[in-house]
Amino acid sequence: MSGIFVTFEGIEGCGKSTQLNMLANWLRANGKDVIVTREPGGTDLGEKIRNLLLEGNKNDIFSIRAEILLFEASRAQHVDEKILPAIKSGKFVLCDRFFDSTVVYQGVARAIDPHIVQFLNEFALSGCVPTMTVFPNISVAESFRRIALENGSRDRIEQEDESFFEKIRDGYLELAKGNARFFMVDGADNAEIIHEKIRNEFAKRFFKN
Ligand code: T5A
Repeated sequence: MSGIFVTFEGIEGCGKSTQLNMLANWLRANGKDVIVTREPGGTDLGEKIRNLLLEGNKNDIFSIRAEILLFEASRAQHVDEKILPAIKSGKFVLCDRFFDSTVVYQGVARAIDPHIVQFLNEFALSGCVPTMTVFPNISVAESFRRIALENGSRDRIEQEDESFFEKIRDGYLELAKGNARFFMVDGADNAEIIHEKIRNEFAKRFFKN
């Protein structure tokens, strides 16, 4: 028996975590065995790497090569220790960010050669590609508005400026274009409306009969 692997992608504050948890609750209410996880992180080692990646200041000296390798190290551990075993045992795995984040944040925004990004992703993924990717799309202005409302301290990447997040948003739109794995929704809608759209699409793709 093989499970289903769904990832959630988009710019900061687009509602990934909100929608992931709503979908997980709906699936559990329908008797499904669901694992909720995230990147960077998801394992003990991955969470330690997450802290290294997100703490600090955007002006700290942080090599972009070290940065991408840390994201990929977290991913390799995550795939081997958690995601693949869960899929193989028939579970539904919902993951907040995955390899598309590296394509867009490190590839597009940090301008690392796309061939290198692809090579490193393939090495970390070991063939573990999501079945569906949910992408709530919001404007950068809305992203900044939501982050400001949260009123907490910004992590190292959230401290980047507007032009960085415009590149991220454009990168996601480009990735999603003509890619059947992606399901893009208007993230500016009410959370319940977005959830209903995701639920309907999920049912169409995976619960046909
Ligand atoms: N990263 C990650 C890389 O650079 N490379 C990589 O390979 C990977 C894997 C991770 C950072 O690491 C980078 C990307 C990131 O910068 P993170 O914590 O996973 O950081 O990511 P964030 O996107 O920063 O997480 P957020 O929690 O900020 O955003 P979410 O999950 O998209 O949004 P959510 O659901 O928490 O909602 C944010 C706020 O908006 C409200 C919520 O109540 C909340 O206050 N909200 C809505 N408001 C109005 N309408 C709606 N429909 C709403 N939905 C949610």
